[in-house]
Amino acid sequence: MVSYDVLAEAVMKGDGDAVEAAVKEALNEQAEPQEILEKGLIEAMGVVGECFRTGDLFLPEVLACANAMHQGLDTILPLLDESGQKARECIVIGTVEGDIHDIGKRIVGFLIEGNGYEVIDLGVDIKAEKFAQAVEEHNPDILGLSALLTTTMPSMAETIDYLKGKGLRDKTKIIIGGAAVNEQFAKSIGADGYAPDAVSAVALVKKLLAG
Ligand code: B1M
Repeated sequence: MVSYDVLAEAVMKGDGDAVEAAVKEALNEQAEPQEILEKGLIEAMGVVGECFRTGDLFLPEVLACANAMHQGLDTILPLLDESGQKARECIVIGTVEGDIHDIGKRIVGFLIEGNGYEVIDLGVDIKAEKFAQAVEEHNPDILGLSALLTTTMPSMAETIDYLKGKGLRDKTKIIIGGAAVNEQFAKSIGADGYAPDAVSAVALVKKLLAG
């Protein structure tokens, strides 16, 4: 049985080269790519998420951990595809039209990805039409909308209405988050869920995808 302590420590230190080396070492020891993903990278990012929640890690450190985790992910993903493992569930995420805040949204994306999901981040100031195109193109299990400004909250409602108009609303679950919004607002615009922070966003994604 391969030990993932070195890998976990490398993720926590935000040392991408060490993460990549530990992943390669595990592969040399005949560990399955899926096991390295789940027991190595995802578990380590789970610890990072928890430390962020408790205030033991700060934003720049979380971003460094996520980048390091990515370096390991890049080594694993082609092997997962080759071995025909189940395609990962897909989450498309973006900051709504008129809003260019993206730090929190990126953390949300990183932590969700760190939990084994495929995340497609559309970026910031995303119009409803672009979200709709992404739903058609990627067929995501979940669409995540972020807004930090009270003035861009209506863009969330407009995006959901636009998806409804295009017959795409029921093709995906929709979650929202960001300092401007709350549970009540999520309900009022017909979203499937609201998360106040990145750790809760991961829990919400898991809950919604569990059925
Ligand atoms: Co702006 N800004 N900003 N800003 N900015 C706020 C949001 C503000 C609260 C500051 C203030 O006045 N006190 C205020 C909004 C007030 C309001 O509407 N209620 C504000 C304003 C007014 C503005 C401008 C209008 C200022 C101006 O130009 N007059 C302007 C708007 C630009 C635009 O978007 N069109 C503006 C610009 C900017 C910068 C460009 C300078 C910069 C953004 C840089 C960037 O993102 N690349 C910026 C910043 C940094 C902030 C503050 C200081 C910090 C935001 C942040 O990154 N927080 C912010 C004040 C504050 O929050 N203290 C402020 C850290 C981040 C980890 O938290 O983003 O909340 P947060 O994300 C959390 C959760 O919200 C949640 O999880 C994240 C991680 O735990 N979450 C989700 C976020 N998205 C989620 C999605 C989910 C689930 C959870 O599911 C899909």
